[in-house]
This record gives sequence, C-alpha cells and structure tokens, in this order.
Amino acid sequence: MKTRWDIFCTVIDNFGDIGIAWRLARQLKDEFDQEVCLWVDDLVSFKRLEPRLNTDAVIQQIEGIDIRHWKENLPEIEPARVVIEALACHLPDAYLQKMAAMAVKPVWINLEYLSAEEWVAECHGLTSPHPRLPLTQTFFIPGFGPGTAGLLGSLRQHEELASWRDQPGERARFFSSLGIDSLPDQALTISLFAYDNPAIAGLLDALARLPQPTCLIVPEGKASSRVAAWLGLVGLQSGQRVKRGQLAIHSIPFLDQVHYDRLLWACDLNCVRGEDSFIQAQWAARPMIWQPYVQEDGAHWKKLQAFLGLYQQGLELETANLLAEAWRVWNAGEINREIWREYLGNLPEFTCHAGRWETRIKSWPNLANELVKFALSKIQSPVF
Ligand code: TRH
Repeated sequence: MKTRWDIFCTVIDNFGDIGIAWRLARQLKDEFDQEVCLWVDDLVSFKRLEPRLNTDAVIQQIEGIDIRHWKENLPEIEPARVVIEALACHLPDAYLQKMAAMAVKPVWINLEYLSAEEWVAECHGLTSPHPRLPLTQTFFIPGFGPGTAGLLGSLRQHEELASWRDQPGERARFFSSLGIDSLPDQALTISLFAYDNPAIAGLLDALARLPQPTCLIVPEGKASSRVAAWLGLVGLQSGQRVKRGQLAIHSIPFLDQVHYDRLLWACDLNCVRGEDSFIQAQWAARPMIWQPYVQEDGAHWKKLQAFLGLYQQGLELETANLLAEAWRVWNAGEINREIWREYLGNLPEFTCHAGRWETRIKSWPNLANELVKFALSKIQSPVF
C-alpha cells in the first residue's frame, strides 16, 4: 500500500542526521514504493552528501523524493499520513495544529538515535500523548536485535554492493575513479572517517611499519588535519597523495552517499564514526574501528561498551579483549602504535568475524521495514 510520508530533519552538526534521514527516505521510496517528502533545515550540509541538490530551491525532487527546505514559516500544506520527527528535531507548531485538525490523525513517529544498550528494547514502541493536542507519538528506537526498531540499510542494496565487490576489477576501477591508480593486488585498503582524534597518529605509525603496501583513504574532513600533522604538513589538499615507505595516503573529496557506501564495501578496514557510517560499515562485512559521537556526559562510552558487549560475542577471549582495548585507545585519543600493530596482525580474524556479524544483523529487524509495517498497520486501523 502506497502512502504519503513527511520526514522532518534538522542538521545539528556533522552529517549523521541528514545522512540517516536521506538514506531512510531513499529506502522507503525504492524498496517500499512510498511517497516521501523530506523536510530539511540545512541544504548546504545536505548537498555535501547529495551533490545533485539545489541549495536555492524551496522544493525539488531527487530520485522521486520531494525535498523541501524547512524554513520557519511552513507553506500551506496538508500533513502526510505518516509523519517522522527524526533525531531529536521538533515538529513546527503550525504543522502539529494541522495534524490535530485532521479527521484521521497521522501516524506520528519520533525516530531516535541508535544504541545497543538494553533499555532500547524496553523503550522502543512506547507512546507519549501531546500535552495539549489530540495526538500521540510513538518512539522508534533503532538498535540491535528483536524488540528494537532495527538497523538502517537496504538489504537489496547490500546484495548489489556485495556482488559488485566480488566482480573482478570493480574495486580497482572504483579506486581509480577516486584517483587511486596502480594499487598492488595485495595492498591493504583502509578508509578513515573520524572526528579530530590524536589517536590517529598511533594507527598511522603502525600502518607505516606494515610489511605490505597499504593505502589509507581519507575523505576530507575533521581527521585530515591529524593526518597532515603526522606527515609533517600544514594541511592536506583533496586529491593529494603522500607516501611514507609502503604506506600511501590519499586525501579524497567528501563523497556522495552512494559512493561513500562503495568505499566502505571496497576497503579492507574502515574507520567510522557517529551512527550512519558505523551501521553501513557493519553491513559491508568488513572490520571497523568505531568512534561514537562524543557526548559531554560520557554517554558515548556506555554506547561503546554496550555495542562491544554484543559485537565481541563469538571472538576468542584474547581477540575480543584486543578489539576492546584498540577501540578504547582510539576513543581515549591515546597514541599507541603497539596496540595497532597487534590489531592489524589479527585482521584476518576480524574480517571473518565481521562476516559472521553481518549474517547476524541481517536476521534482526530492519528499520525501514519496521516503520512500514507499523505505519501501515496503524493506517489500516486508524485513530480518529
Ligand atoms: O557525521 P557524523 O559524525 O554524524 C553524527 C552522528 O550521526 C551522531 O549520532 C549525531 O548525533 C551527530 O552526527 C549530530 O557521522 P555519521 O553518523 O557516520 O554520518 C555521516 C554521514 O555522511 C553518513 O551518512 C555517511 C556520509 N558520508 C558521505 O556521504 N560521504 C563521505 O565522504 C563521508 C565521509 C560520509
């Protein structure tokens, strides 16, 4: 059943909010044939991951999805049948009033941030009435395993990416399209997407000492200055390539989301951060080094521990401890060459593990699927 969805998203900082909202909008359209309108307050940030966007347009369409610049005064529109308030944004009061005035109230979903913590399964699906208006929102909390809202990502797209990766020559062609040519077959490829992090120096020290050719790919952003400092440079220009022994460092432009996904699938190891790149790296079935979004109250350490608690399952105790220590070092900003030497020495085991993990998460709820199931069941038994 086809229905109209409005997704509201504010860009707080970085790219996670819009990255998640855009990915979800595309999956709802492509895989579930839904009519989606995405309301975004910051088109300039959005354009970084979707370069086809016209930042001057108040309304436009890309891939069959309506995109509206969300400004203070909303135009006269009728709310959609399903309304998603994504990632801690707040629906405009005028829109809520319109929702409340409808004979059949829209399905109102509050989409939260992902966590592997246990409370997610307890709180996902809870409802909260609006204090004044005859409206009720339902909390959708992405997480790992039954009882949560699941993980964002299209299984269909993952299959396409996996078969693309397996086709001879495709990875090399892709790297070449990024300006990375004549990569030796046995080269280790690593992508680096991180917040400003002193620990990057320790990883680079270890990479430079590997016996095999290694290629580190750095989309321009917050990690670039640390890489430049390690190289003894003032900065890194996009497109610049610097070699230190067997280690080649390639600075590349920030990619559109489709090509960034390819990068994750193409590399042997991905350093990821926040939420969306972290999830997609898991679907790519490759080892990852995760830097959660730092929260002032230290809540990111709890998120990290909770995820590790699940992710370590199935690893030998020693390897599990090594993984936990490497991620601790990374997130504590410690420069520690030795831990990365050990970690890289165990990469084949981490690669097998990432494959097993991907099989596991595939059997768990998928966010878009859960949203569609929930919304359509509500539409079929409407609240007046
Ligand atoms: O940018 P982030 O740090 O986003 C964070 C988190 O989502 C965090 O939870 C949130 O509170 C905070 O933003 C406000 O990392 P994340 O989540 O990985 O989002 C990055 C998005 O950018 C993701 O959709 C992938 C995309 N991307 C590209 O499209 N091209 C690129 O070259 C790169 C490096 C990323």
